[in-house]
Amino acid sequence: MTMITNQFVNDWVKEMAELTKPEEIIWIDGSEEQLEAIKQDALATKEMIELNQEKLPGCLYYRTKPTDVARDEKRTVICTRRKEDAGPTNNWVDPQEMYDKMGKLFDGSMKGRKMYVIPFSMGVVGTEFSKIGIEITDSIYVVLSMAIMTRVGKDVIDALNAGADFTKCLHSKADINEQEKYIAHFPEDNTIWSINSAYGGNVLLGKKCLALRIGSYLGKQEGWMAEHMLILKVEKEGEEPKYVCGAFPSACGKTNLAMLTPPDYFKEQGYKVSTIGDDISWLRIGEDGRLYAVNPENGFFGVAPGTNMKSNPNAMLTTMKGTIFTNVARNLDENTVWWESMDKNPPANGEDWLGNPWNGPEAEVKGAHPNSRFTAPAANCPIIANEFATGEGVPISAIIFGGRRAKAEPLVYQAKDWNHGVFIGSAMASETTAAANGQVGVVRHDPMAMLPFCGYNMAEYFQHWIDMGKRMTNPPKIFHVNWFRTDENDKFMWPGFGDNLRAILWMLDRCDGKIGAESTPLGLAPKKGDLDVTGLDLSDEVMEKLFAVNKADWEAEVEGIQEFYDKFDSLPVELTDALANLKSEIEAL
Ligand code: OXD
Ligand code: MN
Repeated sequence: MTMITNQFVNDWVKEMAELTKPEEIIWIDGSEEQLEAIKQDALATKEMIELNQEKLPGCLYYRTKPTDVARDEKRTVICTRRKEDAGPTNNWVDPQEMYDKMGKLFDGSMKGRKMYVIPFSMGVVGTEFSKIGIEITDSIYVVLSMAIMTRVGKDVIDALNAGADFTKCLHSKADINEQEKYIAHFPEDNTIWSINSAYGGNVLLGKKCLALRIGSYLGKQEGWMAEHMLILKVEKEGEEPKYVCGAFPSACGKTNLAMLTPPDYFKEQGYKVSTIGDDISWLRIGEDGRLYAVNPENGFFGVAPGTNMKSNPNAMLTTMKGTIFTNVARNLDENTVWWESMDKNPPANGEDWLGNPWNGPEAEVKGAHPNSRFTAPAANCPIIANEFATGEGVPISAIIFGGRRAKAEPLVYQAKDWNHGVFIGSAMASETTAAANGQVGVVRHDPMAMLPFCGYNMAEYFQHWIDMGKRMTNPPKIFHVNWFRTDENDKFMWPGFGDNLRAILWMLDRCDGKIGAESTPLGLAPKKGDLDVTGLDLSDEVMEKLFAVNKADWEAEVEGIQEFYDKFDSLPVELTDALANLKSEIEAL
């Protein structure tokens, strides 16, 4: 039995239990026996389904309500005493008003249910990066998912008993009433309250809520950064490993890039890629003036559709054991799972994500929801880097910003310096995806891929980026990429996936000062021949189109950036100057 001796923790749990009124309180110690017993509960109530234990050992299937399948940005709020501290890009509610409103919803919300108390750490306990949270929930899905996605166990409890500060996270699925769904953050109280959802992004409170929204706020106070970034390790035999971070909006290929398989041509030259993280980076400045990153998570909450043995074999292999699949289709003959483009054999005797009978080969509707997910332990990943487990920061050579853009944005270019890179990040735009409720495919500004995840005023966030740059003697170089540019027939021009390594190697050569670059209105582009496209069937004409900077497109871009900037009362002068500069460069084209 877990003993929490930290009185502050016990008082808070008692207070939350008095509010939510569960029939029983269970402390999660992370032991296998305890998680197994809880899983059996979920199977008995059919909250979850056990999949084929020979083919998918330890794997479970879970379905959310059809109205609860993605993050809900409209119902996600930042509650600071002053509205301007949340800024123009966040939904703001006064903290007391929100506590009162949600307090009424939480009142008795766990009646007749068990309350689980999950002490967890983001980051490896004992490292300077680690932040402790405690999530209270009435959902077994949350308990089992948190046990995959975060570090749960005795060392977290020991840290709490030694007096560690913690983020207070309260979740209740209540009755999943979407009219009363709220995901509320109280950065000034280090508190998160989420009610009436069971979708991972809204309820696994260590992830988006703590590691990004509260994390970014803490990072601003404490002089570090919480970012929506993957971390990739690139090695060439006989050379020092290099580390790269990449910020891309949700469902734009971070997991695929983080787990990429080098094309044979590069493997033969001794290149190797390993994964450190696929979604979140916490970054601190080291004594040597470089920027160091960790992945604070312990698992992957990846988008299933589109993942297959060609696009991402490492992700496929990661999900073969100990994984929870949510809202994918089921193969009833084999008791396994299926999703669009997993393979060419959709099950004829299947069930779609809604639980309806589904005949894959003849089906007119999708089997899996476009935002269906796998929740898989990072340790399963065949190419997980050893630095992942130690939780020590890795020195970052390059930061990549990227979006999903059919037009305008070239394949790759480099920022002229750190502040110009901050401008490029602040001006980023991308097509919306199924990861959040709302229309898909609409271009919107999503600075640093943090629009839905920044826990405070984004103008101050940009300033924080600029200030971090000033504190580094050897900052990472900053780049922008677009894997998604299409031709006049709406076909992608760049092969993507493993071939994205080609752009990364160009970046690393730039970081090492091995090659020059060409000045363009946007920044520094590869000189002809420097981006190695050996073995790709790309004509000169396509290469030109991939890198073209079109005047009319960029006049519209500049206008769009200006419109976005106009939302803010004031922005760092470094950014407004960079925009003015871009505008005159485009005019001169
Ligand atoms: C995610 C997201 O789940 O960004 O990572 O929505
Ligand atoms: Mn994400």
